Amino acid sequence: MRVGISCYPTVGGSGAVATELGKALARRGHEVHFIVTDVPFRLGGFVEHVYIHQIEPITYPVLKTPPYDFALASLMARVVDEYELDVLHAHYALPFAVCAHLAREMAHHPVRVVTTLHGTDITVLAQDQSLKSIIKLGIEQSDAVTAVSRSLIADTVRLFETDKRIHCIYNFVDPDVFRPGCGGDLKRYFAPNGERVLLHISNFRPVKRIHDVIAVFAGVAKRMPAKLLLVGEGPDLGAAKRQVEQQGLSDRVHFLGRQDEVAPLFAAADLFLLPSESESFGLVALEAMSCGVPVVGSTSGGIPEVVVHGETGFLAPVGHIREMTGFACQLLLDDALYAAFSERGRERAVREFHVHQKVSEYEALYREVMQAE
Ligand code: GMT
Repeated sequence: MRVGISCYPTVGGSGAVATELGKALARRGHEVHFIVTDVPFRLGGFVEHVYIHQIEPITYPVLKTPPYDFALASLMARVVDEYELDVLHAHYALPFAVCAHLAREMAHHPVRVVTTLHGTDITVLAQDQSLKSIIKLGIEQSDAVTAVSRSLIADTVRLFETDKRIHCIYNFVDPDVFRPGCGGDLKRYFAPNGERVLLHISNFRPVKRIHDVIAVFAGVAKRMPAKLLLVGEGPDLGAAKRQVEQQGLSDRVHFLGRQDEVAPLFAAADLFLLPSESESFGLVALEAMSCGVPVVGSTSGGIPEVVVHGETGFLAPVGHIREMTGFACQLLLDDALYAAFSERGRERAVREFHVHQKVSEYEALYREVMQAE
């Protein structure tokens, strides 16, 4: 098949999923065309059968706001015609599904549009009345729509009042990359005296509740020697640094900034914290489990579809810091319980969310839309 993929190329779960999907499809012999504003961060080096098409900078001075979305739609149409693409796969309804819809109208070669909903386009942008109708158009004009969790399907149907069929294709992980022990000696570097290592990775947006991450860690650090690794950057980074200082935790919290290769960091951790207020899936929770690291987090959105409460982690309602702290301590102080959670998390990641399985599900969906009248 010849597949075009558009996604946000910057650090984030949706870009990671779209890029890993493209790489996996290319490894299976499909021709994959990334149609993007920038080279996706997870692409790494040259990959056979992968082509990159970047939109050119728009500098025309009369235009106050450069029409990037229209440029992207035109580029998609050009690539569809030149390479005779079978499918355009948009990761996010806005702008990519809408651009793909326009591209299909412009192109001469027949192409199918598949859209994957990742979360923020639904849970955040749907609140904006000026965008709601265009997101709905992107969803309803797609030949097929997928969402990364059942919870996100329910949110989409409720918020957009749509009867469009939405397939659930969960996010995935490569268990050969995200595997226990892939961190080498990194754990000793962060915790030279055998401290417990807690980890959080995100884009530090308010929905991630970094304040809760630090509060849970502060509670754990009162009961045992512990370190906290905070990976990523975003609007709440400054507030997080201030909170760490005010609570006298500076010597125990490492801010590691943006990191492109996170597997070794997961493998260096004992526990992953994800207390989000809104989370359609929580790819980081899956990556932690794949490395044998249990998760303590919130019951928000799709997290309970990834982390099984009482088996691969513990979940509490959003903002229940004391409960989360208790769960974290329970896991970290009971070696047998910890080993069982770690093993079951790894098993679940491999069995339910393996990259091979999910790429096959996308391939089957592409075939289905290509055969449809
Ligand atoms: O979490 C974010 O703010 C980033 C966002 C993205 O665009 O990568 O993540 C969303 O998509 C990921 C991949 O499907 C999911 O794992 C995240 O749960 C989802 N984030 C939210 O729903 C807040």
